[in-house]
Amino acid sequence: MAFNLTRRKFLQTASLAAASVPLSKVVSASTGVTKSALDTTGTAGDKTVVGGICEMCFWRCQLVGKVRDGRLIKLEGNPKSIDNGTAICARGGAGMKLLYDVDRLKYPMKNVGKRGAPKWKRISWKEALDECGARLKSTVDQYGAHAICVFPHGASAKYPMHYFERAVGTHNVSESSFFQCRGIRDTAYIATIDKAPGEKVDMPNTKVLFFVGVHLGENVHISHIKQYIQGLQNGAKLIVADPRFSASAAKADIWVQIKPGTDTAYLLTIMNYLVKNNKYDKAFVEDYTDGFEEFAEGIEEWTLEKGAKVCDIPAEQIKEVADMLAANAPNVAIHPGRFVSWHGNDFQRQRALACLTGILGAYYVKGGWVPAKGPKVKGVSWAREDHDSDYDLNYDHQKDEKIYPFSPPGTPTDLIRDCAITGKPYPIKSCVVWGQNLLQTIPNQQKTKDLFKAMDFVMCVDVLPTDVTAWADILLPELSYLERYDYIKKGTQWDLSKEHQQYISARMPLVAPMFERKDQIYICNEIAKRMGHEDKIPVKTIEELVDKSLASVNLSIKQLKAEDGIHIMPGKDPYVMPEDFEIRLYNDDIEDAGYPGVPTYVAVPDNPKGFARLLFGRAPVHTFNRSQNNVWLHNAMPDNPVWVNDEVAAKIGLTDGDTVGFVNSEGVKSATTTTVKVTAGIRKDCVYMYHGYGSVNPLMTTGVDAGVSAQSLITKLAVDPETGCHGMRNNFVKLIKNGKVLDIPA
Ligand SMILES: Nc1nc2c(c(=O)[nH]1)N[C@H]1C(S)=C(S)[C@@H](COP(=O)(O)OP(=O)(O)OC[C@H]3O[C@@H](n4cnc5c(=O)[nH]c(N)nc54)[C@H](O)[C@@H]3O)O[C@H]1N2
Ligand SMILES: Nc1nc2c(c(=O)[nH]1)N[C@H]1C(S)=C(S)[C@@H](COP(=O)(O)OP(=O)(O)OC[C@H]3O[C@@H](n4cnc5c(=O)[nH]c(N)nc54)[C@H](O)[C@@H]3O)O[C@H]1N2
Ligand code: SF4
Ligand SMILES: [Mo]
Repeated sequence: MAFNLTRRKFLQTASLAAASVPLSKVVSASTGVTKSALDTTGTAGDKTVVGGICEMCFWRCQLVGKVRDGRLIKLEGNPKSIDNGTAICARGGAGMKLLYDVDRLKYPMKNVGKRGAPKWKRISWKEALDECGARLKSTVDQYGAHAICVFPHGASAKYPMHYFERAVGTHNVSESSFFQCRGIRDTAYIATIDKAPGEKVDMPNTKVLFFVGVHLGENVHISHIKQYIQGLQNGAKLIVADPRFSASAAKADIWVQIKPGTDTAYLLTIMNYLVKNNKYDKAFVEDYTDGFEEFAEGIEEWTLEKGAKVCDIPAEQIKEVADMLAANAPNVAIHPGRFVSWHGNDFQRQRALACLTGILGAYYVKGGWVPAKGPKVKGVSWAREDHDSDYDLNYDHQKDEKIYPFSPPGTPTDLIRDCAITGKPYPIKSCVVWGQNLLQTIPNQQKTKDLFKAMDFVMCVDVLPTDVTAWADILLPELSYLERYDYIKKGTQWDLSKEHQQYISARMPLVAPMFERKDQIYICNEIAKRMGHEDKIPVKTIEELVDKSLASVNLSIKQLKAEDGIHIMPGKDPYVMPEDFEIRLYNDDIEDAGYPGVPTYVAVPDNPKGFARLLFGRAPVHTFNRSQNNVWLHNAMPDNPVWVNDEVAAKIGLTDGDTVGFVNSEGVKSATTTTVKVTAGIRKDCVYMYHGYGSVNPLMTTGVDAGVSAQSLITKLAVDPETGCHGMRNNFVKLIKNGKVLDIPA
């Protein structure tokens, strides 16, 4: 009962706080000191602590924490936020279960067993750092800086990533958010409009939302979801191309049940129809695009009939979609997507999305693509030293050209993995893993294990004993995002049509650090000292880093705290097109590099006989694998049922709730089983499951063996030729029931 009472009081406090925040009054236009608008004392001795920034996923919503006796008892959205506002998602709310997870890493540990089958011995920080420093330095001394490979992800990995890249000097850095996620999107748009697109579509103010393989609602990023819902509430039409009846498809006016891998053909067909029928924005094309003639000629084979056949959808429906877009242009939001490493033909699809936005004139207009930006804040990091470019694995020295010319920053993961395993063209001997769970993230787990086996030394910095940590020699416990300071988070108000505002915030701890966990600056600097880079260290503490960045906009941690963790200032009109803006419908640089300069469809291999294509996506209450040990989230979604088409299920004798395992077309079997979800909401040629399940590390006492790891069945890489990023939807599976392998009917 006490809990309920307190809970009500919290809600009262929150709503009172929210009600007492007339934002425009609290917000100072200048950077002068402003008083806190939140009730920071709370009731019954509870305190509202400001400055939290979520990292249950990478959207980084702004939080406040309700703290009692130094213990966090609830997380809420920061009422002052003009981004997520008071809203947070299930994962955000469950962050406190990560904070207090009994399985969390608490002390530095040394593996006195084998890599992959560790025996952990608690050691002191001094011992741990001495060993990391000495082993990494010895790799550099013996083989060169490039013999260290680094796999970073997340806010806390930024500073160490820059250390290894800029001060130590290795090219062999591979961020999962680029090579397994959105890198292709960014470089394809840069090749088309000179800008990475983010997800900056003005959804609240659009007339038509067009999602190609985007499933908002299961993919949850709070302010983005708010924009999406606002758009629908304002009457926007929604078109969703997805082989599966996703949460977005369920809200759609038109659901395009497209054959996986054929999306580029689909987009080309739409564009050719618009061009041939004069339904594109001629004036805009004339003013702002380059290469229209080559473009129109290059896509002219894509008649409605051909598109319909290739994509396995009705021609009439393609026309209906194209007409809906044309009738509402330019106020149409063609979503650039986020996870785009699909089938190995993805750069061209992302170019097609950018071109479609262009011929509809939907850049910098209400409801189109509008790149609203937060204020400029100067970052602080390691200075970039001159390094030898001879060791860039993404460079063919004989041909004197890049292997993957449109690769995102860093080195394509598989080039590093191959080099590490074979020792060619040079040895890679040490591996630094910082916030990336390589085994659940990169296709082909066996190759990743082989990489680890080939190392002299592996160190890993994490918060939980996830699968990758079992491969470390030294495992270092980092403070979680609720216990540490971190980089700046900035942006604009979530609905661009409202009063133009910008904000600056920085992550601040909501509770004091526990056990022996340390932050990234401490860990990285201590290693840097031991590697001989003490003189290059840019900041001594994370507070110093944050304060230095804030100083560039006349702010400080102290001031930000006084402003409830968020500084709000007037923004600019985002609907203004820059003078030199240009859309390259045809890009001769791409052609010169040996790839099609006009967006082009490259067919993907069809299903082998008897197999279904394995599709996957986000679980709404989990973030990849990183939340699998979270008790609340685990209880909400303990496993990942596999979606099987109802007609297929009837033919092969599967019913809802059956227990099944998997075998893929390369003979790899799933280690665990899951249940069947029989549904008409998936095409007959695919099955679908949520990504991130099937942890194998027994130290994850909640998450271990929950559901099936889709990643374990993704053994083939579909390497995107322009970027070197890894497509993962080119793997095929059969289901196994009661030991019997079931063929999927054609
Ligand atoms: N099969 C398949 N593979 C995929 C995807 C997919 O859908 N299917 N999605 C792709 C996408 S979109 C992405 S972005 C990537 C993400 O792939 P990853 O970068 O590997 O995923 P994360 O969950 O961010 O990170 C994992 C590790 O960071 C640890 N961690 C969490 N918080 C902290 C922290 O504060 N500090 C430190 N040091 N570590 C922390 C977690 O415990 C975990 O071990 O995966 C990609 N790979
Ligand atoms: N809850 C939650 N939300 C998240 C995350 C999370 O882990 N959990 N992660 C965040 C991150 S880092 C990312 S990158 C985004 C990713 O979010 P999205 O970019 O939306 O990507 P996926 O979740 O992989 O979405 C996959 C959808 O594409 C469909 N699909 C599969 N193959 C094809 C195809 O060939 N063509 C088409 N048209 N559709 C296809 C699937 O059926 C599924 O509905 O989500 C973000 N939001
Ligand atoms: S979307 Fe959810 S998990 Fe992601 S940052 Fe926001 S509250 Fe946290
Ligand atoms: Mo991602």
